[in-house]
Amino acid sequence: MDEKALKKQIEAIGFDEVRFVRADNVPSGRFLEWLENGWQADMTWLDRTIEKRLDPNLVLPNVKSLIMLGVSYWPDEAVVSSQKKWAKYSLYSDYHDTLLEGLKKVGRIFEEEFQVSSTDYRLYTDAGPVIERGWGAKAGLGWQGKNGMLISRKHGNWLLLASILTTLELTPDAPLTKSFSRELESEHSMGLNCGKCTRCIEACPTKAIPEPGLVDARRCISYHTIENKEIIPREFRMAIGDRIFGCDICLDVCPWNRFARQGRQLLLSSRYDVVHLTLLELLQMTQRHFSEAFRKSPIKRTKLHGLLRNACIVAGNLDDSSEWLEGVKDERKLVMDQLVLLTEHERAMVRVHAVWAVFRLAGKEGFNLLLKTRRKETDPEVVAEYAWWEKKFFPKS
Ligand code: B12
Ligand code: SF4
Ligand code: SF4
Repeated sequence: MDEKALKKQIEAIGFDEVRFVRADNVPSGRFLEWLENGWQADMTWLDRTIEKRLDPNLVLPNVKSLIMLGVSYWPDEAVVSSQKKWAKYSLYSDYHDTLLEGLKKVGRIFEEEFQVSSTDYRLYTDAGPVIERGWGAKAGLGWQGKNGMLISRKHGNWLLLASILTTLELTPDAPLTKSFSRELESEHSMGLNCGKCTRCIEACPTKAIPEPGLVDARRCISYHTIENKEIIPREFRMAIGDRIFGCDICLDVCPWNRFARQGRQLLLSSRYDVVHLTLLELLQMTQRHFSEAFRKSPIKRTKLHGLLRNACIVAGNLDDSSEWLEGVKDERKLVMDQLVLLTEHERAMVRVHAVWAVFRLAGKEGFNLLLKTRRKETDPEVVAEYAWWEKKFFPKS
């Protein structure tokens, strides 16, 4: 099989973009600087895999090429694409599993057509020690926008990436060249086709993009609602707004999305049903309901208590314009009752956010609503949450 036929077969499996790149000159850009700044928050697994990310030979000895792959996940269905509650990638079965199925099929082609064994290649999507956006940019899949995303001319911000490291020598594809606006070109071609646009940086509600293309995860809503397993700092809770899982704000505002169309979705399995869950249903979730509702979904990453934490924050932000109130009548009272119950949840982490939400919605009345619960509370972080509200409402006492 020649390289052209290989690409065609990989596309037929369901990868919308397939590009080859030589496994040299690792496109790490400012990766090390990002880590040194502490912008990885508590994602310590990134520090633990630095050497491998910077040297693909440590991942696969004698590696010659990478095959960089993209799968478009633009939903192109008004109800799903315009909603802000859930990150769009979470409205599919977990891509780590579904893309891996496609990757395994490519592995079988390798073994049958190129007489290589399973030790001659590595298959990754997201979780591997691979700087996926750098390699993707180098292979010409797109360029890295000021929002940090690998942006494709054809699919906008909506490509999920996967990579195959292989000992096969493949003819490399060319990276994109600059089509206009030379002035903003940096050594890493950051914002190659962004021109003077800075929409994403301005739109970020938590100011999490301190420099073009670099995201400070400690301030990022995506990090806090998905990866953070602890209390979400108070300063970010209001900015989270209606967002319960992940954040697409800096992706949504990008003008390059105008060319995106619904992809073939051969390696995706939509779970658009998630958008119909009400806030009350989320706040009332039991472990059994959570496991059923998010089976095979990336949302299960938060675990039940993480989702309850996020739901409390969203509840605390409820106002008349909230997406969560669309089409649901009289839910406010029930939401408040449920929040009060959650102030007695077995996990202190959930209680902290439930207390926050009750005070956000009820103001000083919160002290009456939570009178008994507060007396019983012994966890220092929950006690501190009560104390914060006390100081806010009664600064002189
Ligand atoms: C850690 C991580 C996060 C963290 C940190 C994000 C960040 N911006 O660094 C958090 C939890 C916040 C996060 C959030 C999201 N993530 Co994430 N995440 C990752 C992960 C695992 C590592 C990223 C990383 O190393 N960051 C550190 C920075 C410094 O590295 P970098 O972003 O890759 O940028 C450097 C290099 O790529 C290089 N580079 C880039 N282009 C070029 C070009 C040339 C020529 C050269 C030489 C170098 C170069 O230089 C850059 C730094 O200077 C990757 C998967 C992976 N294995 O790479 C997914 C990944 C980046 N995430 C992804 C997604 C979808 C998201 C979210 C959209 C999810 C959501 N909706 O909530 C958000 C988007 C936030 C954003 N604006 O970036 C996709 C992005 C796909 C794409 N088209 O870009 C990835 C690739 C996963 C995947 N397999 O699809 N994520
Ligand atoms: S994902 Fe959201 S919080 Fe994170 S950088 Fe983008 S807009 Fe900001
Ligand atoms: S919104 Fe503007 S600055 Fe941000 S990535 Fe898109 S084109 Fe670039």
